[in-house]
Amino acid sequence: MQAQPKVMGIVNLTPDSFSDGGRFSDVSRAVERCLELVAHGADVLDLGAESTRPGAAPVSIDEELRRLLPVLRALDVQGCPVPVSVDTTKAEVARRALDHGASWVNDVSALDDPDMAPTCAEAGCTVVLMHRRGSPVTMQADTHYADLIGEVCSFLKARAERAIQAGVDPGQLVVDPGVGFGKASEDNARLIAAVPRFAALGYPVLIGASRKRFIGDLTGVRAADQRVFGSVGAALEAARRGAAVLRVHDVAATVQALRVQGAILRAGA
Ligand code: HH2
Repeated sequence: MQAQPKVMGIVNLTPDSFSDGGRFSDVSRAVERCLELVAHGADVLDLGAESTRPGAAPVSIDEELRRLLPVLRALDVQGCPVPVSVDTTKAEVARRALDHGASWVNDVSALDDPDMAPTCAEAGCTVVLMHRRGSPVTMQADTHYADLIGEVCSFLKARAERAIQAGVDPGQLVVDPGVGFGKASEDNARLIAAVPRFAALGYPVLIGASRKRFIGDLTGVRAADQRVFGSVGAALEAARRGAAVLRVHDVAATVQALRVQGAILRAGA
């Protein structure tokens, strides 16, 4: 029987994230939120300083570091008990974050920055490679795929090979089909249903469905922060299909649901 997935708790240090923008842009509130998510059972924290939502404006390296480094420093002082991931597409931001104690890089562009793979190889960090089409500005312009799952698998395989060629340990790679990134609403459920196909690539699979718009489309819940129940449903189904990491805003609800699911699965084994 497969292990219970790791829960990655999201902390957005941004003014404009789609569901929690502006809530944790102050350093002490961000650190408080990190420690709260750890207390709720997060296995890893994902700190993001640039929104990836459709239409989000790009942020400079300096601005991303200005948002990120004080929080990493404060977490270091507090002795954060779980690994910290940095959600960035910029090698320079990743490098500085890794120097400040981060040990995962979550790259939604899957190594578009040519310096990202060597930076991660040198640090020996965990690397999340996510599929997306285009940039946040363009990604919802064309969401048609002739073979959605096949195309996402080929992309992730190619980017994993790129990482390995640059010296990243294959055992440090995690792949992610990119729920909501350049996908038609109804295709997001297909991505979650296809977790076993992505897992067959040989790397742990991360699913980030939390509070996303397709959950609003399926349930009629317009406010992103009210999509907790739908998000937990998505997380459980991803877990049942073998996802190894669940990236979520609502850690307490997800951990509670996973514990019950795990007990039932073990009881029936
Ligand atoms: N989704 C978001 C951001 N980063 N990283 C991975 N690996 N997978 C995802 O699905 C993913 C991600 C978007 O969610 P959020 O961070 O809440 O919003 P924003 O990008 O607006 O800050």
